[in-house]
Amino acid sequence: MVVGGLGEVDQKYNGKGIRVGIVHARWNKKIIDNLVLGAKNKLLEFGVVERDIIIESVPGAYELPLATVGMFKKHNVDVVIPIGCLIKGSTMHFEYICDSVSHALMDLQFKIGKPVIFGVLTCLTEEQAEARAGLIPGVMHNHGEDWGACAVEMVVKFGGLS
Ligand code: DLZ
Repeated sequence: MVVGGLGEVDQKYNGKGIRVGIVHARWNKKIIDNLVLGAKNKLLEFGVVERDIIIESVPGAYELPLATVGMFKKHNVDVVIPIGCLIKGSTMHFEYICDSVSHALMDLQFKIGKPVIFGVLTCLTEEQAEARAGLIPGVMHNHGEDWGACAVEMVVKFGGLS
């Protein structure tokens, strides 16, 4: 099965001067750590300066929307990449958190007028999550890289609309 990434970028981006907040959940740490690393490496590759990448953590994915607001307020960033990994368990918890977090993050973009990248994996199994974090060699790329690239592109094209 082929799972697409962002594909070819449409132009060469220069992220110098862009300030990026990464706020990540601590649940499913091994997966999160690799997603954060992938996002950070891609930001650096796109020219974002290391001191302009601000990283904070929160307990779980449910905390990401409020923390995203906090990243904009505390750190004066141009874009936030909230990173979380939700894995389905045996109750409805997964459905409620996936639904509320994804809607809250989307809504924030319109309230704040700045891009918020959707860096939340919503997986049915741990194996699906590991694959999307690039932890199973040869299966999938690290989706964190896509989120880093997406952050720079969105700021260059649509940043600062507020
Ligand atoms: C409670 C919970 C559960 C069951 N699963 C996850 C998960 O897979 N990924 C994640 O990031 N967080 C999970 N959490 C924690 C909630 O997101 C949240 O931190 C707590 O309910 C406290 O608000």
